[in-house]
Amino acid sequence: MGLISFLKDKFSKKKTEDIDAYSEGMSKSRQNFSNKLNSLSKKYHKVNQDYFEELEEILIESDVGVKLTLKIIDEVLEESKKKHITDAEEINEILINHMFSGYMEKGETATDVRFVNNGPTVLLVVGVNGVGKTTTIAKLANRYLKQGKSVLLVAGDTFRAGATEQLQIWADRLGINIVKGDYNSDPSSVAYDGMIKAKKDNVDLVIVDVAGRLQTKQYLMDELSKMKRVIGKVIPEAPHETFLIIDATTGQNGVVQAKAFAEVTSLTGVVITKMDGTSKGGIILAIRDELGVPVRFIGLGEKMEDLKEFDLDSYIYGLCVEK
Ligand SMILES: Nc1nc2c(ncn2[C@@H]2O[C@H](COP(=O)(O)OP(=O)(O)OP(=O)(O)O)[C@@H](O)[C@H]2O)c(=O)[nH]1
Ligand SMILES: [Mg+2]
Repeated sequence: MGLISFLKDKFSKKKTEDIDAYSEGMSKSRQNFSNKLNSLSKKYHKVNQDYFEELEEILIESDVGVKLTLKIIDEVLEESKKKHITDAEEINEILINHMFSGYMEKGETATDVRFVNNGPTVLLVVGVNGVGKTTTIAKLANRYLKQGKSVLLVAGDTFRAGATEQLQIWADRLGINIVKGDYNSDPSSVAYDGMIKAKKDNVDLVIVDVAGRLQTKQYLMDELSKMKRVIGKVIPEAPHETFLIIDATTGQNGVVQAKAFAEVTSLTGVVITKMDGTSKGGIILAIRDELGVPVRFIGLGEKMEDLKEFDLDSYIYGLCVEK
């Protein structure tokens, strides 16, 4: 059974709330990708060179990225030749298999925050302005509060006017504490205060909002390593997780950001926001290919519940299967 039939079968037997959210949130991407793929297989009954060129275009237009697209097309060509497959629909199935296995082969696939056994788990959230950092922090806090965990927020972005206030609003709404500093104060000192409070209150999860200014790489690198050092002094081994937030609607620019951040600090995960706002859902595969870091969560809308654990099956289903 092909992957698509397998996924259809899987989700028809066990319809989860999440699969509906993926289907709904990824409808723009699906219209772009799946419809094009279907019309391509109708246009070419038997495949030829032109077919593969058009297939390549579809992948690139979906933001899979040039490098990964060429790799996948090569793999599909090779497999189809070896198995003497010329039927376009079958080729499309092979393509989707390779998109799936390309992700799997790139390393670990953790999603949920990995909590430590003793003391607070510290999660650093980085990303450039406007990508959805604060919203994602609020969504994550909400998720773990619902699971009965205690959560503390730390407003480490002291540079952007209003950043602290924005986080404060979410802390109030969620009914949780926030540690903050003055405008333009040293973010590391706010992080330090945050860790002291987290330890004193013995909270389960501390989420630190970090400003992501990419103007100078060296500056960002120094800031992040200083912050990590300060955090580790109070809570050994911390930060345990560093998530990079990427806005899916920024396309290949998001991939550039991801590479830049990966160069200056070690990331344990990526969160892709605004998947509902893009028709180019392939960006997930491109970022995974470039960084090898697992996509931990994806944002499929603006509501609190619209942050979902990343699930490759649901993603492929959302991208390829019309409801
Ligand atoms: N549709 C949609 N909108 C989102 C998602 N995540 C965040 N947003 C919206 O994106 C906008 C920016 O989000 P913020 O959380 O303020 O982004 P930020 O990175 O904290 O921005 P700065 O603090 O200004 O750097 C808000 O209007 C959010 O509602 C998502 O998954 N889907
Ligand atoms: Mg913010």
